[in-house]
Amino acid sequence: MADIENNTGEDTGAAPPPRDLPEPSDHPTLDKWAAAAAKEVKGRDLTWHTPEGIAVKPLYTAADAEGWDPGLPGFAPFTRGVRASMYAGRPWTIRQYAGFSTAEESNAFYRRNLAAGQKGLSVAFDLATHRGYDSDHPRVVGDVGKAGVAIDSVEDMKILFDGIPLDQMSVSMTMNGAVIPILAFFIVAGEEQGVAQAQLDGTIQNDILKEFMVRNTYIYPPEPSMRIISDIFAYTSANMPKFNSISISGYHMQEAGATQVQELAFTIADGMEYVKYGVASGLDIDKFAGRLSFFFAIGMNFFMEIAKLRAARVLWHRVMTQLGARDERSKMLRTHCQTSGVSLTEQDPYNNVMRTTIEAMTAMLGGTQSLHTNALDEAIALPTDFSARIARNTQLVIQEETGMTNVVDPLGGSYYVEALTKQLVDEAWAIVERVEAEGGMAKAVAAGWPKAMIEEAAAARAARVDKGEDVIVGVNKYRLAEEQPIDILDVDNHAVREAQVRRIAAVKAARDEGAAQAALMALQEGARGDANLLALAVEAARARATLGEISAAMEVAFARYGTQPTPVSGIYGGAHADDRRWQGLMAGVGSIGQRLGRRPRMLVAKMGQDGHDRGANLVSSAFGDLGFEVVPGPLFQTPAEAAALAIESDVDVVGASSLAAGHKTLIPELIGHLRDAGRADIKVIAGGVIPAQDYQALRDAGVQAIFGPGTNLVKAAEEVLRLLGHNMPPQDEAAA
Ligand code: MLC
Ligand code: 5AD
Repeated sequence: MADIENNTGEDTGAAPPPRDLPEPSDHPTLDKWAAAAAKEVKGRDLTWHTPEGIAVKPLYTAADAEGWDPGLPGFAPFTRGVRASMYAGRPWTIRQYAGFSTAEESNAFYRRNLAAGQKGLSVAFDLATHRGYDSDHPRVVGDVGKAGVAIDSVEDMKILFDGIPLDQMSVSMTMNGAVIPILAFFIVAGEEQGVAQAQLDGTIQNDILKEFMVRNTYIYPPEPSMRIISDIFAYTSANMPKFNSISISGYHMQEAGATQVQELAFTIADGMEYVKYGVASGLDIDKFAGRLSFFFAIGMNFFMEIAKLRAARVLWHRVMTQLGARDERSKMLRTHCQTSGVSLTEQDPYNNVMRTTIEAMTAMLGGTQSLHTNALDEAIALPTDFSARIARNTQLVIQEETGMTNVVDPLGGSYYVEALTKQLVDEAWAIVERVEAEGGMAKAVAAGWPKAMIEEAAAARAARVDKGEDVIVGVNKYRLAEEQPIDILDVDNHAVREAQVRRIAAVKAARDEGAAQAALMALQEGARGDANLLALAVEAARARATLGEISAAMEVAFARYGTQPTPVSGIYGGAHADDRRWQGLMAGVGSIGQRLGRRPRMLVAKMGQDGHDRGANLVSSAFGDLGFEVVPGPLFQTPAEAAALAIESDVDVVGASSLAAGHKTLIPELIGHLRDAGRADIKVIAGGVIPAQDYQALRDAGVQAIFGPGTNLVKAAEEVLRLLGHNMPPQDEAAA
């Protein structure tokens, strides 16, 4: 009390204490705070339950972080960052992922971006390249140059990096399926620029486990795919000491619907598995572990994402210590981050600039090493120069205008962030332990439960959004009465393909055919035996063998892998069980069934090399819950194959899901095949990443309904029922 009196600043002798200062007995306690808060909100429970079931309280205090020591940045377990000086010493790398059309066009785009402040490159390949097909292959007619750049041979790779010195620029390449030919082309392109392998700086994604789980650009079965990864570890650790041999990716799990805890746990467990395979192949753990890198998505759950990156570093340090790493650099989790694609919307797209800004701040507050910020047109197309500029400038503004980079881990010591970090470590560790108890991630992936867990989370999220429980501004709340179209990038797929076909022919005509065939034969033999596949592919690349040829040589030994989708059931429908519109829909499906004498049937078709199956699986799952008999089509069908499956299964409707821009080619072809077979009565609807600009062309081709990003599945189902001749009463928006 004496102190408080003195603090009045006036020497007033025996003056009474000021009236607004509390008596000691008024010293706030947690109980008093709880009572005050409860009074303010009239007793409402303020606990927020996150999708992973974490109960987030409205207040955190020192008690919540008790016993948890985040340590110091640059020191184990690196909770607060992998570098002592972090961004105060060097800001994260602004590394925008990009690629489209031809190597020439992508090269020009990279050069413009580097001139405008981008710091590292990150190459997006088209889906034909991902899946090991040359651009002249008949299966990839709709895919060439669409979702990324087409690369068929080392000549394309040289053009891609023309004027970009590979001894100075760090280059990330997102490649997993055709990782052997792509890395070989990169090495040889460097060589022919005069850059030794030891000088090459960059990253190859090379993460096949998450491909089997969520991204689906695998080529070979799991066993040989894992061998390829160990071969790359062996080759790069011996020859390319500056090169990051893998980017262990959780990003695509979150895009597929995973919660943050699932993303964190499965990514760490994937990393563990790769290290174990590397060690089993005879490598010393500390020889390769320092060049393993990571990749996470950063969604809109601000503090959870910050805590996720901090928790990831703690977990990796723990795992690598357990696996016997001695060098601290082997235990240090370095990561790239990308703001979340699925968090962005087609509707009112300028909101995406704000979303991406928030996510970019999240990534930096979490301590990322490298960052891609998405463009505002993300939900419908690849970035234009305009949208890429805004995306890049988002990072430049944070780095250069805000002063945010000057303090290391500025949220360190926040009761909430530290408590959440600890909680995420514990929750994710429980999943990692389950994976380990069941024999590791390769086995878990083969058993399918991680994928099912992610799909269940995706269905639950879709239900919450469609019911308006999770708000998305401009989509299920504050929706614009009318949307203004924005300019988007449209790649002329036919022109790109023709140019690539010509270059492949020129490359083959100019090469020493005998040398090329001998190198391919050696690779095929090496795949049967145990030679290092990357070393053999480098020889083949030098001899101008193409990506398709190199992939095919290994395919002879390994075979090509395919899977059948198995949509989850009961989650979406269960969440809507009490919904009047949903009940009306189920009744509608029932009456269609009576009329047909069987349940209505729908093929959910995935055509082309687009492996993004979140949308397709959701649709299969929701329509199955409604009472449809759903035929979940396999991935990677040609339009002819999809038409044949539709006819053979005698479906009433085909839902073609397209998320990788092949729709304008593939869907009209599908309709053509149905017509040719006399089954024009089978209705075709289209869903996915389809820009409004393309709607008319699709309608002209005979598509009867189109569902773009952000479609409410209940409304979509109503439209499908109408198409099948059932009269649904029109519903007002408010009831949605
Ligand atoms: C960094 N350095 C410092 C420092 N900070 N030195 C002193 N003081 C500091 N404060 C040093 C580092 O040690 C390093 O040197 C060098 O600077 C570069 O820093 P880095 O932190 O390693 O950054 P970077 O080179 O950018 O590498 C980041 C990475 C890498 C390790 C995460 O793997 C990477 O770039 N990944 C990008 C992956 C990517 O673009 N993926 C796109 C996926 S898109 P040294 O000598 O120690 O190396 C996708 C979508 C889809 O997948 O589905 O298609
Ligand atoms: N160029 C730029 N960004 C791309 N993405 C995918 N392909 C490209 C490309 N060619 C981004 C999108 C997508 C994520 C998987 O990567 O943000 O959501």
